[in-house]
Amino acid sequence: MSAPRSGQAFEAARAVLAGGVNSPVRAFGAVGGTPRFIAKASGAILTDVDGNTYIDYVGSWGPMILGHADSRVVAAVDKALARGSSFGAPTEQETRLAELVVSAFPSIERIRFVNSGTEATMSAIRLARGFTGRDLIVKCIGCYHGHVDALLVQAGSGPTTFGTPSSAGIPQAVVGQTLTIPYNDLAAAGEAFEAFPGQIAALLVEPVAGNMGVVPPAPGFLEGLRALCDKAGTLLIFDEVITGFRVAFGGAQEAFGVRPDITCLGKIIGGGLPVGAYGAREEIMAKLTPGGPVYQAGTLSGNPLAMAAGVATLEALAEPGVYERLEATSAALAEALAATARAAGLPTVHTRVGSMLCTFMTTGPVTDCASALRSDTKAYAAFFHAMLERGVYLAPAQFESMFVSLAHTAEHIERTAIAAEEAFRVAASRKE
Ligand code: HOZ
Repeated sequence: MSAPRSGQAFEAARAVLAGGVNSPVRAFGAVGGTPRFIAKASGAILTDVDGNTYIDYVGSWGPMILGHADSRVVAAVDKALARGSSFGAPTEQETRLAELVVSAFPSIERIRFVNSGTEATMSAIRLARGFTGRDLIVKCIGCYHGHVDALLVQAGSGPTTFGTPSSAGIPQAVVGQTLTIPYNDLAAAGEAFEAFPGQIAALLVEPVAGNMGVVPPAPGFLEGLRALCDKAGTLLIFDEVITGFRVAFGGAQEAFGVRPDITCLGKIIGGGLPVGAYGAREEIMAKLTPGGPVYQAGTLSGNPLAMAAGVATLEALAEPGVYERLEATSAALAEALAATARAAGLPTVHTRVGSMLCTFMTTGPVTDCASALRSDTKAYAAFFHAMLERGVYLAPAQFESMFVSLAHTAEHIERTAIAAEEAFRVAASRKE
């Protein structure tokens, strides 16, 4: 599939945008080649500026669970836009979206909307520090919580892909307050608590890791973290920016039955518009300004367009049978990928939690960042390009998730399986 206009668009972008993109993974640096510039999208299909179409499994990195340009979301945003796009004052739609989230997440009694997942995690750790009066935080290696200074320590996806475990521009004093442990390693978590008694404000984790590829929590891992936090008086923060309303209506905390103290949300709750949120029980949220001493504010927080898109999306997700349908489509895709990889003789590990999937180019098992990093990223790049050629748009990096939407049909999965059969062979033959 040729893409000359995308090539020209990238050249033009590079002249004025840093690296030609507004978020690094989009530049195709991990797989090579020219990023496709998208002209439009509808349902499960992306159309690039050259008129090529692709079955999309990126879904804007998670938010587009209903598919692109869902008519309910479009109508809600249109209506909201006609009423005005930002007021910097409260609206009833903020309360409506808050009610929907609070009803889905029993651990959340009060919520605060912000503009991105990064803002949510940044604010959540400030809140945890303000609530506990402690400074240290613990994060898991390979978990990515946005580009918050204190959390860009051994982070996943972008930083993993680009081989920079942390970033330039972050003072040592800031990351010096962040302890890291391997994902799925309860013993390491226990050691961190033993080494710093009474000093750890929060342990922050993606309950399903989605930024080192998809790595499910081992049985007992989340429960074990809950118990350790309870014992130490530390707040357990779940970063459910990806998993919230995706792996279940009530997120990973519903799917795995473990309640965090603070939950960070984003992506789906904004229906494709920029949104983040963090919420907790009333006692914790009461520490936030204006009632409490922990400051956090934002001109566009609770933006009316984002609230309208979020409400329309969550109302659609609340309809009966939605998650069962998503599960069936996702399971069919996972089976097709595993079967076609096997037929091609390519060593792969396929992970899936609901509609989050990953094909690791390794013999596995994959349980944490170190084992994910054993993947053959060149084989992934070959597979990625072979799929793109065949009209399937995957994440342009190994250490990301595939996202299935409610707009994907059995026919899309069948076409993806046909493409994968050839693409895995291409990747396998590249290795020989
Ligand atoms: N944070 C995303 C990767 N895990 C990338 C977001 C984007 O490029 O849009």
